[in-house]
Amino acid sequence: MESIGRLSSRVLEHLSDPVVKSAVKVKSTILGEASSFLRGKNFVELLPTIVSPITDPLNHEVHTTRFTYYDQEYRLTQSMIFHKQLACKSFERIFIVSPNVRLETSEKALSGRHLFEFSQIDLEIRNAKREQIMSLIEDLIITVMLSVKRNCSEEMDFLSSDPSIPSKPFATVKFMDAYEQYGKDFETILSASFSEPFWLIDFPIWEREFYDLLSEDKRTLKDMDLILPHGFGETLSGGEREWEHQRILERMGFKGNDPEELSWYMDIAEGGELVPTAGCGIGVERLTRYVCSLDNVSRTRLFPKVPGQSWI
Ligand code: ASN
Repeated sequence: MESIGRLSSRVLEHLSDPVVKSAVKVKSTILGEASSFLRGKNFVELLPTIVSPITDPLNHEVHTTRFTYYDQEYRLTQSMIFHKQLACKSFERIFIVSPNVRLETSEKALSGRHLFEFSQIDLEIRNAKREQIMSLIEDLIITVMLSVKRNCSEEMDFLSSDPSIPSKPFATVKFMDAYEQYGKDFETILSASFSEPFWLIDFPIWEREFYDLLSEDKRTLKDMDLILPHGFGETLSGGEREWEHQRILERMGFKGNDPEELSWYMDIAEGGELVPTAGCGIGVERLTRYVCSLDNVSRTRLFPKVPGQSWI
């Protein structure tokens, strides 16, 4: 157990680290530019949902964030996916800078890419197709990177970071093609060999959560990840969504999800009230880490939550 004194001096050291301060400044520019880009495209910004009886079940094991309050069980938000789908009943286009708490297991601390509290620029559009989201995100990434070059030259010089501005359209790789060519570590291999961000699309049904739309081939999903080059790895996942009750039930059955855990969301689906949408979430810390050429996402936050470590 770390003593209070050691922890507080570590906090103070982190707060005055010039690398951290530069990265946080760049992140602030990324967030500001992304928000005005989306507002300029008629997106309505929502405030984040932090607690709810329902949240994303995720596709991997994390410790639980359940607590009870006046007989109602709540979870901390792991992603706002279901709230995004529902918000598209009110507005055609929405976005949120959404804090997510995912209590990852401690070995994730070594990845350089995980925090147990992080943020997504999370967006969703009613009646949209995957390709529309991909094109929008390509423009957003290019706009944001140009803005960082223009507005953060001092910080970028200090960090010796000069990522090239990608050109549109980004390359697209199909999940199974990559898997067959490079084996199970294909994402790491491809991320290290590319020099610009690229899309990984058409994940097989077992690789992702139940809410990504199953294609007509019944094997792959209408989804995508954005993979950063030079080994920085994944920074975005998204896709078109399931919105019909029976299909959702079948997909939950396939993944072993319990419909009871999503009670009122399932009631709304059963009433035929969900609308078709597509969207995605950009990992803010991962994007900032790439733009700033940093070894670890913990340097993109003043108060980083490193899996398995006591922090502030
Ligand atoms: N935000 C992601 C999406 O829109 C979901 C996630 O983070 N698990 O698909």
